[in-house]
Amino acid sequence: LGDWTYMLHNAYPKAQTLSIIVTSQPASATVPPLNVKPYSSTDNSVFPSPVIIYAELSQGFLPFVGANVIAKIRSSSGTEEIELWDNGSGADVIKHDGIYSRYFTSFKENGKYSIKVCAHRKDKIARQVLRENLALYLPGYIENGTIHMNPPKPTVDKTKLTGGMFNFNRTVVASSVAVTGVPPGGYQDIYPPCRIADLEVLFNLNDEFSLSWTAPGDDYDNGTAESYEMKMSENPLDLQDANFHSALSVNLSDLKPEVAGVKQNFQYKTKNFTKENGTEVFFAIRAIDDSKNVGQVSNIAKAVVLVPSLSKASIVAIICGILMITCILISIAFCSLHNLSSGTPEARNTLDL
Ligand SMILES: [Ca+2]
Ligand SMILES: [Ca+2]
Repeated sequence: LGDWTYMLHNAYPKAQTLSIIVTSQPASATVPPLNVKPYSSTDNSVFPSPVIIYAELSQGFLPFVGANVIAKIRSSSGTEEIELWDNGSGADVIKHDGIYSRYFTSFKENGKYSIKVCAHRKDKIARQVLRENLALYLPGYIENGTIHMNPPKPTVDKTKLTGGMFNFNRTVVASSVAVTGVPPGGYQDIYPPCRIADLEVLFNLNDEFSLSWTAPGDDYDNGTAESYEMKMSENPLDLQDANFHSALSVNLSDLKPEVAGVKQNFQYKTKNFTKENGTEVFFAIRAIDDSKNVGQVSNIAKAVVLVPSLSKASIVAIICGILMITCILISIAFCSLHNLSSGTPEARNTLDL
C-alpha cells in the first residue's frame, strides 16, 4: 500500500533496453486491497445515444468513497478525460455507494473508443464506508385500530471501520465501446441537461421554502445549463411530465445554473400563501440548455408546512405579561381616583367647574 518509486541506473556507456516485471501482493493480511472495476453502459453505441462510464471502488466488501476517479477515453482523434462522480446526480444513481459514473457524449467520429480509469486518493476523506441499506424502515403499523411498534432500526458502530487512510493509485483498463452512426461535420448540440434527481425542499422558520439540488450540465452532466424551470403544486400529479407545463410556475428571478455537479440552493417565499398546519406542497424542476434542449422533469420534492406551536413556558410567560399589564393599568386608575378624592377644595372646585 502507498507510493513506490523505482529508479534504474544504466552503468554502461551505451543505451540498453530494460524490461521490468512488478509483482504486488497485499501488504497486510488484515487490510484488504482497494479494487477498481471500470465498465460502461454498452459495448456498442449508436449515435446519439450517450455512453455512461462507471467505476466501482471497493475495499473488501465495502464501498470506497472520496477518491479522485478519472476516465480517459481514447479514440482516433485523441484522448478526452472526464472525472467520474459519486454524488448521486446525473448518471450517478446513488450517492456515496462507491460507484462513480458520468455521461460521455463527445463522439467525433465512428470507431473504437477505449476506456481507462485512474483512481487516486483525493483528500483525507477517501475511505471505505458501510453499504447503505436502501430498504424502507417502518417504525410501526396499525392493525384493527391498534398501533404496533416495530423493533428500532439497528445501528452500526462506524468506528470499527479500518483502512482507507493511505495513498493509492490505480489504473485499470475497461472494455472499449464501438460507436457507429456519428454524422460527419461539426458539433451540434442535441443533448439536453440531465434529469435532476436530488431535489429537496424544506419549509423553514422564516416561512420560506428552502430548495436545494445538484446542477445538471449543458449536455447531461457536462458543462453548464442555460436556465431552470420550476413548478409547485399541492397535488404531485400536477408536476408529472404531461402536466408540468401547466402547473404553477415558481419565479426564479435571477437564479442562474451553476456548472454541473455544484450544489445549488434557492429560498422561495410565496405571496398570498395561506399557511395551514400540515399543508403539503410539492416542487419539481427541469433545466434547459442554450440550444433550447429541455431536460426531463426532476424528482418531485415535498415540503410539509408546520406552524410551530407555543410551548408551555411561552404560554405562561404571555399570561404573566398580560396579568402584569392589567395590574399596572388598575394601579394607575386607582391612583388617579385617589388623587381626585384627596385633592384641595380649590382643586375640587376647579374640577367641579
Ligand atoms: Ca454512486
Ligand atoms: Ca446541450
